[in-house]
Amino acid sequence: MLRIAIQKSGRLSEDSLRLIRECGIDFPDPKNKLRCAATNFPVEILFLRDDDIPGYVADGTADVGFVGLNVVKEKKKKVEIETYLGFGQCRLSIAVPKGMAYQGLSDLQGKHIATSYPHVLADFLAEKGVEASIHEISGSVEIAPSIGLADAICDLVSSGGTLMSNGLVEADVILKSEAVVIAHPGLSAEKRAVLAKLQFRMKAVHRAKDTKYILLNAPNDRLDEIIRYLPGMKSPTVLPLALAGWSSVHSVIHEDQFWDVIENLRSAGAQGILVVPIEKMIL
Ligand code: PRT
Ligand code: ZN
Repeated sequence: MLRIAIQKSGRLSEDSLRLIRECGIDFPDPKNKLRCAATNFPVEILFLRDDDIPGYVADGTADVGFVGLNVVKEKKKKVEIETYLGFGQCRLSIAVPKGMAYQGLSDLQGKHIATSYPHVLADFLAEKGVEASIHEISGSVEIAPSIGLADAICDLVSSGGTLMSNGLVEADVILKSEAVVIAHPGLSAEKRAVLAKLQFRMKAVHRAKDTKYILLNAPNDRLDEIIRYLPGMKSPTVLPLALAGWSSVHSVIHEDQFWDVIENLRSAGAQGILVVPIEKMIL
């Protein structure tokens, strides 16, 4: 049984549960539970505060954890980072009041900086040779400058809305973060094998999200050009249509190239383009 710790309630909870379910792992509704066992996979899920997850994984109470990279870096526990999960993206940044004439990190010399990430911030400042005093506070960091508690802050940012509404501007990004899978360094061979299975499934889910299945009709005299835009997994499938002179082309395309590919296909004469989501993708 592999014990996986995920955040009980917070920004990473829903995406973590969804990913586990998309990997085909069924478990009872976890509402108000602290742990639950999957019914069709050797996994038990523990629901914890995100701050506690690295510690529990380091001491082996949990084998694996889903948690923000920012928390892993701050807690400095002995865990291995296994996989980047592609959700919970944010950055840990230094922000200063809008009116401050900030030109670079040296302007923070001798200043007071409020943060919930004292270790990451201290390491960053030491590396940059800046001496500032760090005030650790556990929440509402963004109000610290306006109440006279600090000259600047270091906090998580995603849209930037919170900084803006508190009269702050982002000055330097010190860490780019997303949810990651961490593991206990001494996992048994059996647990490693279960984790490897889980990672294989997560990869298939992840790949499918980045990719779409595309079907279109192509005039035969433009097939070569159309196929050039659709490399597919090996190469596209081409089937004759009942209508003479036309073929149906099937392939996969990457989400990030989607609109460019569609525009090229249309100008190459493709018609009846259908794009459908892929649920899982095994290479
Ligand atoms: O109760 P528990 O301790 O488990 O949860 P928590 O309150 O400590 O954490 P939670 O649920 O707020 O965040 C969990 C994780 O989500 C963080 O550790 C990050 O890895 C990730 N994450 C992603 C974020 C954000 N985006 C984020 N925007 N965590 C916090 N924020 C906060 C930030 O602190 C600031 O107050 O959102 C505000 C800024 O957001 P914008 O959009 O206005 O810039
Ligand atoms: Zn927390």
